[in-house]
Amino acid sequence: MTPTRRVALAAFALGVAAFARPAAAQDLTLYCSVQEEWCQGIANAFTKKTGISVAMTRKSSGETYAQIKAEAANPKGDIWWGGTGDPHLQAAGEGLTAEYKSPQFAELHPWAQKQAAEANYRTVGIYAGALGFAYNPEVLAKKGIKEPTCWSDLVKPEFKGEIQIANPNSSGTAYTAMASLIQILGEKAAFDYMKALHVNVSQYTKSGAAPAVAVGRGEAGVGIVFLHDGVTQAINGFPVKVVAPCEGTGYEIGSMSIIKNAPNLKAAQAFYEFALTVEAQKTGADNKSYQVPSNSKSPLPEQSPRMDKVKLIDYDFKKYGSSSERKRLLAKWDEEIGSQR
Ligand code: S7P
Repeated sequence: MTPTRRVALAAFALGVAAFARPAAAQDLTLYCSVQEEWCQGIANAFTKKTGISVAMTRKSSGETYAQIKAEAANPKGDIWWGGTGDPHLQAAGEGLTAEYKSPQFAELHPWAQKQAAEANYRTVGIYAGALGFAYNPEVLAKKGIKEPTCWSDLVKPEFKGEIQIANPNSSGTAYTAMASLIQILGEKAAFDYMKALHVNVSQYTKSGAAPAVAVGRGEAGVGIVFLHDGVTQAINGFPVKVVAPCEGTGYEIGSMSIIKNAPNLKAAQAFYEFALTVEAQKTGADNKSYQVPSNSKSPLPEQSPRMDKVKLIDYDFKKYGSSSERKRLLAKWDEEIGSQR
């Protein structure tokens, strides 16, 4: 072992569970599903801490799930970090991810532990965030549209062409929206609602946070997004406000999973341990991502939307993260909504 490698190992062992730095060939392939800036930020922080180099690819949650499934016979990725919990749970249920329980497990919030326990430790919660609306008050005021506060507002005729939401096949955010509406309204009424909403939607984007960007630029009046993605745009200086719908809303438990038969398992476990530390979770706010961190010792960023102020539903992660339910609902969305353009 070279002196440099010894120093890197000692430094890491001080902060998190000890691990052996893998041989030189054992670098890390990271599939990342948060915003690009945070993906880069945590990858760099991990390399700085451990000396392990990271090849990172950023894709939306549904897309990453599909890639891991497609590569299952010959996995290329080592760890999937970030993205909504449902597709992580689906991957766990389909045996695409590996069982791992961290020595830091007891430090996690109960909601993060529950996510892991429900998946037999094939995934774990790394952050949480509530779903809502990001809107541009200037765009709406110019058009004489009252600022939305409820799901029922978004299907009013004045919002025609003003709304963006992602496609739930690629986007975990949009799948969370569909599953939340079903849990709030019941499946029949939720699909009726999505059909009415469809009339007002100008674009189904690939990425879940893209509507918040469009709202900031004035290209859309309202985006159905995670509240923290709207906050990022406001902090970037764009005229964006966020609101949680009055009827109640769903939320995500952003997750992390080690890919089954990962080529660089030791490096994947090292990243997993790092990602659960307070130090790593701070890289979120450092890169303008304001989810609620899962380590109970991580401070809540002051910019984070307060989830205790939001009327949250008791989101059934087990059901909506099951392979059969996610497949069934996405096929139904394609048939009844997506194909209507
Ligand atoms: O931007 C952060 C975030 O909202 O992105 C993740 C999301 O799943 C990735 O985007 P997609 O909707 O396109 O899948 C969330 O987990 C995260 O909070």
